[in-house]
Amino acid sequence: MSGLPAVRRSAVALIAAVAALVLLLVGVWGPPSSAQSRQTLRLRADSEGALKFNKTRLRARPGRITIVMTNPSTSGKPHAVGIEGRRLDRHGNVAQPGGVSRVRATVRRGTYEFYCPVGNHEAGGMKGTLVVR
Ligand SMILES: [Cu+2]
Repeated sequence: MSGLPAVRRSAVALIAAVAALVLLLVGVWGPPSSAQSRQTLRLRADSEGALKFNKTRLRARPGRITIVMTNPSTSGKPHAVGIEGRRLDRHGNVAQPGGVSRVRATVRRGTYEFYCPVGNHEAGGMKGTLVVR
């Protein structure tokens, strides 16, 4: 018995190799699990121009987040959104009226502050708490 002819054996080996490669690629670039996916938290500046967001509290799970803040202000005030806490301090682009500011971060369990980094807006009350758990 010589087993499978050499050509047939190499074809089987090739198919096995392709199947293994496909499984590897699906594992690497396949749909992310919910733990890995980025959470989007939405926020809105006050449309009348008051120094406040529409929320004072946001919640998220540990992981990657994007805070998306729309600025519907009819008063002409620019706004932005920032996040601070647990050795993190960063803010997104300044959004003119009608625009959107985004800030991305990776957060751990704990409490952060979100705020508007424009002018004195944070001191004026444009801030809130992000709870991660
Ligand atoms: Cu502001």
